[in-house]
Amino acid sequence: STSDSVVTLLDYGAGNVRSIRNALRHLGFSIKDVQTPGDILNADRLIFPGVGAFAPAMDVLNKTGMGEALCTYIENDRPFLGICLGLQLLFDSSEENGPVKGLGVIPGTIGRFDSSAGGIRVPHIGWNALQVGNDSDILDDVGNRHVYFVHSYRAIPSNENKDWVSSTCHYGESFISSIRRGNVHAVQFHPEKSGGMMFYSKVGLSVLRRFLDPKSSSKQVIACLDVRTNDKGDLVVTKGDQYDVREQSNENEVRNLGKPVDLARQYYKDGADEISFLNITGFRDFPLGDLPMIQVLRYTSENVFVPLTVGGGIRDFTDATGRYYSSLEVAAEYFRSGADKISIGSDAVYAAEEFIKSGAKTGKSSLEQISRVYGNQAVVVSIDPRRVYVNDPDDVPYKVIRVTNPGPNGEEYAWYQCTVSGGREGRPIGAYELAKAVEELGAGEILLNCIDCDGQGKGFDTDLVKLISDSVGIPVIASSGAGTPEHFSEVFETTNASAALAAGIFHRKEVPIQSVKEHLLEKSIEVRM
Ligand code: 1PR
Repeated sequence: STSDSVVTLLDYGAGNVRSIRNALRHLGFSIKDVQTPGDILNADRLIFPGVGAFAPAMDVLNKTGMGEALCTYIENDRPFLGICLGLQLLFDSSEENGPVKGLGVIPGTIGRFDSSAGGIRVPHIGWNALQVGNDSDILDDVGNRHVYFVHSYRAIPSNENKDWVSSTCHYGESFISSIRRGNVHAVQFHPEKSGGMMFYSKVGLSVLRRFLDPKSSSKQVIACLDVRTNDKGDLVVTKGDQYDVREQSNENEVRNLGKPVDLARQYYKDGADEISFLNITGFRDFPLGDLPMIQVLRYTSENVFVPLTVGGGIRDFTDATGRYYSSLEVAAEYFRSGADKISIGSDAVYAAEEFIKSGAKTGKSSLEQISRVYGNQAVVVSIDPRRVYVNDPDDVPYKVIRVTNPGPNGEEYAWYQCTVSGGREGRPIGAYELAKAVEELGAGEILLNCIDCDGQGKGFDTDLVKLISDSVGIPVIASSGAGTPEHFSEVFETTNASAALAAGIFHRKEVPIQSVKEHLLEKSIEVRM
């Protein structure tokens, strides 16, 4: 294992730290046990699950020199997580069979819950909600949910230690449930025991995960609605096979999978983290002429409270009467109607080609303008690439990768050609080159489709998703090809995608969004429940 997946554990042998070991292994970490004070000083991240009583624990720490090493480690702001007694030992002293002197890192004395005063039972055993402060970081997913406590002694918030306190909890009185300063964290509750129930969405484990991998945040599941007007003139949600949305039988009708607003509401109720509308004929019809799409956004945003993204036809446009509309006007109308983000397809390809050719930013592309006015978090670039196999990486002037599954003629390499106009026209630029360029130009996110996989239900193109998500610093949404919940865990386990998007399986009710999320949780992939 690499040092990224090793966690150092300080277990001085006083009691049961088995569950914490199990929880860490479950999260995919291997454990290095502290043998000497040097192991503490050399740790990349250290977990100290204090067990037993205060005095014998301090005894061991003092005799072995580990107490001193701990203080140095913490003073140097090294990643530290204390649990239960591992929090209490950081304080000046404890009244437990004492007074006993503690490590003295945090001002205050650990005292016993007063059962007579609060009419409470001691020890405090059970699930309680926390009052989490702004700067809690590893508690971000805990919110006001319940975590598991078992203890008779507690630290009390005071003026002297208020800079350390990141959450408090009430049990007869207010006590300190967690502390945080920089990289140093400690919790009074048991994160390794606070995750048993699906209902609590493994809050405890999320505390451990956030400590171990501060860059992690929960993965998102996005439902995508490809919207267009059918031949009867109704706005419908459709879905293609490799971008072909017409039925093979039935007069070649546009496939109709439901009404946009109804489906968006349904997916919101089912737990979608975001809804994406793509006006898939926007490249040919002027979107502001397409008032139904604006209506869809207005109605949807009335009771769907997750981010809404809308794309299709965002570019400068001159209508039949000669009136000129800038892409900013189009975007502004979408934002006013309830969109949180807009997504740009074809126009971003042209802008990227131009930028790569000239090496200079004009500031005039729709991407640059919208990003400048609304911020880059509001601009998604939707890429529609098609896989092109090659025998030799030097065959084309684009980024070529070795593919997991060779091409039809045994080709071991491929590049991903960008297309415009809904996949109808291939352009002289690869998905890799496009992604790097649009990041430069101000895109805040990439929606990465793959025409070969679209509607096939055989899984995401993880080669492509890995290539792009490793090459840019902005979030990448994996799209095209989801057929089962396992395809979602696969793409999150093998690439750095931040979100995964699907359409067909949700529209055809083959896999509910809840099942995808439950599956991800079972695989210890953090999601919002
Ligand atoms: O070029 O700025 O007007 O934007 C047009 C937008 O419309 C682009 O975002 C482009 O991706 C989209 N689009 C255009 N034509 C089609 C089509 O299908 N004929 N749909 C189209 C793109 C692809 C995905 C789809 C996933 C998941 N849809 O968004 O939802 O592949 O599908 P799956 O889970 O069923 O496999 P512009």
